[in-house]
Amino acid sequence: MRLSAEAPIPASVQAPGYDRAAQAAGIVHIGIGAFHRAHLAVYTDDAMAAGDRDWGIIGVSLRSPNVAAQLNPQDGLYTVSARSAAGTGLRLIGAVQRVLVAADDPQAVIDAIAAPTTHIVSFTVTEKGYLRGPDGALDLDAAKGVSSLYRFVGAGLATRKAAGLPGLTLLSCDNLANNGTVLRRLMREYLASDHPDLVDWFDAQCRVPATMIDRIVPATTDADRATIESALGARDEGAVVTEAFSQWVIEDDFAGPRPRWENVGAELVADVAPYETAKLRMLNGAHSALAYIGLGKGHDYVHKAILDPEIRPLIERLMRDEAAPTIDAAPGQDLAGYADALLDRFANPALDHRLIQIAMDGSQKIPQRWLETLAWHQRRGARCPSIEAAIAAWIAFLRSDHPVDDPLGDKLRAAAAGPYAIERIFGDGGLVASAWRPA
Ligand code: CS2
Repeated sequence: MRLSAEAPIPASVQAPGYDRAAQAAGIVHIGIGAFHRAHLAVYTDDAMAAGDRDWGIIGVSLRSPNVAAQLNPQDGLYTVSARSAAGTGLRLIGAVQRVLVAADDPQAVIDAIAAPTTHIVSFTVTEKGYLRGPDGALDLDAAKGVSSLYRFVGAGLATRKAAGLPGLTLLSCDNLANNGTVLRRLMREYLASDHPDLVDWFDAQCRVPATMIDRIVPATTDADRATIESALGARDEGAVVTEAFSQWVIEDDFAGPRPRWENVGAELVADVAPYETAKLRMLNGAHSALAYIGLGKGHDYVHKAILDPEIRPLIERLMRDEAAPTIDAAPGQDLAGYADALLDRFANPALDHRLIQIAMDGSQKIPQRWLETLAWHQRRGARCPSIEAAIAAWIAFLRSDHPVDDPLGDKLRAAAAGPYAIERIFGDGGLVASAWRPA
């Protein structure tokens, strides 16, 4: 039996604590992958269970029909398995109402963004989904393309303005440095080109807060789906597996109403930067280092690589001695404690987090994860031995037999194979250096 609103659910599985059918959709989420389903959708499900109303989510996949095929036959329902050494918590999330595939029905996406009930458009489109060109500016050709978030948001905003509706909050939930500022700038660049009449209205009516988003979400495997099926008594094609930990820090700058996410664990703050920088340089910086160094040593999983006595000290040094000093901590933010907690999270034996998943899109991740730390130390005449080892491991990865899943993959492989690889990748005008626009 397939999971659906009609399927009987065992009492051991936490069910949505509100009347799903009675909720309007207040959020359109673009890029409804596993991360969104384990993060923003869970906070929103909790907020509705705590009494907030009309925050149902309409999910959008820009291209792939996969998530729509997983969730729509299940009335948008899916399970989240939070796994730790202490056991697994299984719950059913009801916040997602349906999933649209933009490539199949673009107008439905524009209509959802333009709906009077919609107040927030959120995004998990990964680093490359922001379509920045080599100089960090918007790649306008790509932004005009069929699977560009900007086209849909631009058309939705144009419809709202024409209908006299208020603007929206655009909420980036991706691991970019200054994700709010970056998305606002790129959106304005797009509007200036394709909807110049909207730029002033966008500035006056829309808000683009920064966010720090954190939950480790490995890709769901067939074995996970089978385990969940036996616990649930129904087949869940949209299941996500994650850790118990979850964190969300949001800049409190919204254009209109929002769920009271602060009542269900999110932190609404004036300045996200110290949390976002710590997360990118410590967690994600360590993750990418674990990926390339770990794969080079024959490991497959994060929890195995972090226990390798040759790798662990290097990762500790990257977090504590290289990344942490570069962070201007917020009052009460404990970076040493953060590093301790990260080591525990990486070692979670209940999570099979594949290094190859993290190794993907290195060119898009490395600048904010490693290069900003490196530059900070270089300005002070200091070195970063761990980050240097991680860079060497990345080059070795590019030269190896591992598949390189990266928008610059072919160019990177060619540069890494030849002489002066570091120069061609990181030097002036190099493949990654040119895309790196420091904050
Ligand atoms: C990981 C992140 O795949 C990756 O690049 O570093 O997805 C990481 O698991 C999340 O940012 C944790 O919040």
